[in-house]
Amino acid sequence: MHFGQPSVGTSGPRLERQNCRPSTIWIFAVALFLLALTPATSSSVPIYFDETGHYYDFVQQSQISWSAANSAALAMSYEGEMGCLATITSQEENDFIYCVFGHHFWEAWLGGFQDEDANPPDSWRWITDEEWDYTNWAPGEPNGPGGASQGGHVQMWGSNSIAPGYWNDDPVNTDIAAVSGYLVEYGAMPDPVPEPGTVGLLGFGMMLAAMVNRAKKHPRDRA
Ligand SMILES: [Ca+2]
Ligand SMILES: [Ca+2]
Repeated sequence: MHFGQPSVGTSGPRLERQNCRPSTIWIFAVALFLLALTPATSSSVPIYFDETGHYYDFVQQSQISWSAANSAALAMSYEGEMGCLATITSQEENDFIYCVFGHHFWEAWLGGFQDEDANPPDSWRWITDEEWDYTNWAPGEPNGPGGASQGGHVQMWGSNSIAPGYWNDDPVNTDIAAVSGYLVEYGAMPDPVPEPGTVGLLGFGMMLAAMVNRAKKHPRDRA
């Protein structure tokens, strides 16, 4: 796990923290125990959430843009599952991510975004194309850029911020001073659909393997 440190202060009213249920706190305790067993130089130790069946991690990289974080997350994998910026589709998933990782960042990118020519406010998407039917915007959000949300990208506020566990929209490369890193989810991205040509080659390969296997059998088995 790559934990970040809040690097930018701010003032203003604080919202009440998101609920960390006992089960989530227990998961967090296990995560800390695993971290204690992990050498400081080791790479990430993603944490499993049984309600989604996915692993999650936070990668510390201050002032990284959403697009750079998105590319980095898509290049990651764990337990055979492709990574992507985390997608939050339920309150339970939001609580889990916030309670396990929220203590370690000020702002962290999620996998939500708008196309630049999109028509707000019904244009938010997850990079996985999951349904956009759960949101956890902080009051007054989304509000940018320029007041009319368009071309924005979603981030979660950390536990020391003004709206712990809630979401903010932010443009890609122009307001990243408070970004601590990004949240990764393994298993949310659907498997790519094979190209028709690939399917044909796969079928031919399987047929060839079956023929070779049959030829290797003992003559008495081919009677
Ligand atoms: Ca998800
Ligand atoms: Ca905003």
